[in-house]
Amino acid sequence: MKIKDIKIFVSNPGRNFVTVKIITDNGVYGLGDATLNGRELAVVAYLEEHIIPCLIGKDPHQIEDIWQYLYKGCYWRRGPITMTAISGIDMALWDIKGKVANLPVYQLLGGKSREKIKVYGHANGQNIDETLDNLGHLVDEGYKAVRLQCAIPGLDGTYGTLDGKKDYYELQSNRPLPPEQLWDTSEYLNFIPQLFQKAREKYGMDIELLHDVHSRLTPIEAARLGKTLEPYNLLFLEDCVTAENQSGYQQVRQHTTTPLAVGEIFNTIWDAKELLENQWIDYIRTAVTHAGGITAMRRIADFAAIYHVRTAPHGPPDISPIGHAAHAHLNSWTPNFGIQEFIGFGGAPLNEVFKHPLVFENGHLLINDKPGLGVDFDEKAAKKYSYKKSYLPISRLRDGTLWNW
Ligand code: GCO
Ligand code: MG
Repeated sequence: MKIKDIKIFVSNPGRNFVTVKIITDNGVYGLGDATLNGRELAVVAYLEEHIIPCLIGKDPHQIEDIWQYLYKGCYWRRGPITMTAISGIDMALWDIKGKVANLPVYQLLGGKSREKIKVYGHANGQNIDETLDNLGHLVDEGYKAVRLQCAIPGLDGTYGTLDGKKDYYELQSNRPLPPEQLWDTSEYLNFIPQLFQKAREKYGMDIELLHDVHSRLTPIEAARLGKTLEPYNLLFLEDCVTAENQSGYQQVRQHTTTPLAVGEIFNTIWDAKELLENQWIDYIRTAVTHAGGITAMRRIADFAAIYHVRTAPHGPPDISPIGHAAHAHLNSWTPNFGIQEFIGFGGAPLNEVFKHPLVFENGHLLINDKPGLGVDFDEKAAKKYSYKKSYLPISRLRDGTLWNW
């Protein structure tokens, strides 16, 4: 069997997605997700200029060799563009292997460790009452775990709150430059505990609650937040500090028993090495789309298991249904799976372009037994929704200093 052609599709059925399609000489094809939010076309150029010409004629069953060829063989290891491109190719190869074997990908990984995949949704709001109302709606829909993000009074457009926009955090509308938001750490630190206190007063201790700091704090500030939130029993506190310097998490860890999660922007197992082997975190949030595909996620999960760390893959709307399906296969297998972030699949255009095998039921995702990843992609429909340049926002402190968004 040989790779005959590889096509890349860029579409915007609600937001931008980069889809990889590997076509083989016996007619079987595989699909992968290579979406890197805000930098989509850089990945497309990498795939088209530097990867596709090297893969034509190769045996698609050689997933491991192709992974090593693209990772070690380019000399310039790691990085979000390279690793997103590798991820898209890797997913499509696993899809092909599953289709040829007539087995869903989770079977190729070793079979199911669980029947259903626990997920957490997002409740956001402009104030505490609105956030808690939205939490109530998710509880009614069956969610057992919910991330709470709330606008900080006086700050214009805090992370995670929609602020009247229908497009998640960023407008999908050829906006020329990144939108800017204000940030103030002490106002945030004073406000967030009230949100969780009120959530527990209203909904009790049974619902699992989470919060994403989006790397806005220093280690000692994060330590203080973790400590203050202890009475509210979070499932985890996400991205409390940036992780280029992994030992920042050691400092947080020394001060709080609030479980810690990080990893959505990691590209490889190396980004998590010290965090895992020192047991500074509880959940590793690498994504199949950005950390090297199924081949790499499997290794990260196994490495994490040695250190009692569970997986909680990043599952935002800027990962396509192909990436979400790949997560579902991984999560079905991963013995040390924790929870999957999942906020549902947008509107009609998205479901018109991607036909996926996932069903949300009572706080969990269920996956069917279709061979491969189980997703189909409607190329004709995708053509109707063309790419729109869109940037994630940036943050500035009140004095104008650029901060982490
Ligand atoms: C999350 C994330 C996202 C990211 C987004 C960036 O926990 O889901 O932080 O919302 O901000 O995916 O592209
Ligand atoms: Mg996050």
